[in-house]
Amino acid sequence: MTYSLLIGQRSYSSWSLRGWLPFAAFDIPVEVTSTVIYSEAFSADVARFGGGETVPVLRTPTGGILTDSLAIAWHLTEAFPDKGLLPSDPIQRAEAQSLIAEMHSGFVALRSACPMNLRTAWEGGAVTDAVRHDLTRLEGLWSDALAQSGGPYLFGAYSLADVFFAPVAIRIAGYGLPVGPLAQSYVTAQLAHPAITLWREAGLAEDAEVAKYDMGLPRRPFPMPV
Ligand SMILES: N[C@@H](CCC(=O)N[C@@H](CS)C(=O)NCC(=O)O)C(=O)O
Repeated sequence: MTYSLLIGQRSYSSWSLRGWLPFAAFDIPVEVTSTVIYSEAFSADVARFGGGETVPVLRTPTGGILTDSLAIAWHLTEAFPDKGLLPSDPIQRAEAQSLIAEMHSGFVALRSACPMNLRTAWEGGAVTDAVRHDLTRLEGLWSDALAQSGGPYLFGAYSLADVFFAPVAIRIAGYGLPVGPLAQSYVTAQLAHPAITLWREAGLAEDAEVAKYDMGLPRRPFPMPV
């Protein structure tokens, strides 16, 4: 028996990305099943898988069901204590856990104004005061962690903190949101992670564009690092 994960469309489902990235980045075997968020089949697919109302959903090898990306993260840190999903230093570990929790519950303005989209990037979106506030908070958190660790990831080596901020990095790149050079270099490091390339390519192959995510703005190619 192995892990079994239900996800939504890779180009658009940011929480699915957070559920899947730990498996890819830390080399944990998982079988992935896809459903289509906002489709007629979605609720039945999620229920059949054993989930609640959203993706991701994870079935563990021993029959446990985890219905939230944060629950998946905590489960994996317990199940794989030697894989380095969180920093081992207790102070850094507490910081990483706080960052993950804040990402999971916060940054609502940024998340709602700029839906994740790995198929295209947009020009000229308005940056509201609420989005600017979220960006300032993000830059503060990232700068503190990167200054202490020296990068390239928040705690030096890639960790679950980076997993949780990956969709935000994708949004900053895709909407050209205004951030300083340190945050920009962290965004580039995030996009350069091989798991992000894998996820994006699988997303481009799996579906046509979903009209709901058309921002009605001028488009440019999504800026993946070369
Ligand atoms: N707190 C949940 C959020 C999950 C979530 O909102 N997933 C979205 C897809 S990105 C979803 O399933 N939306 C479908 C719906 O709300 O009907 C988590 O961390 O997993």
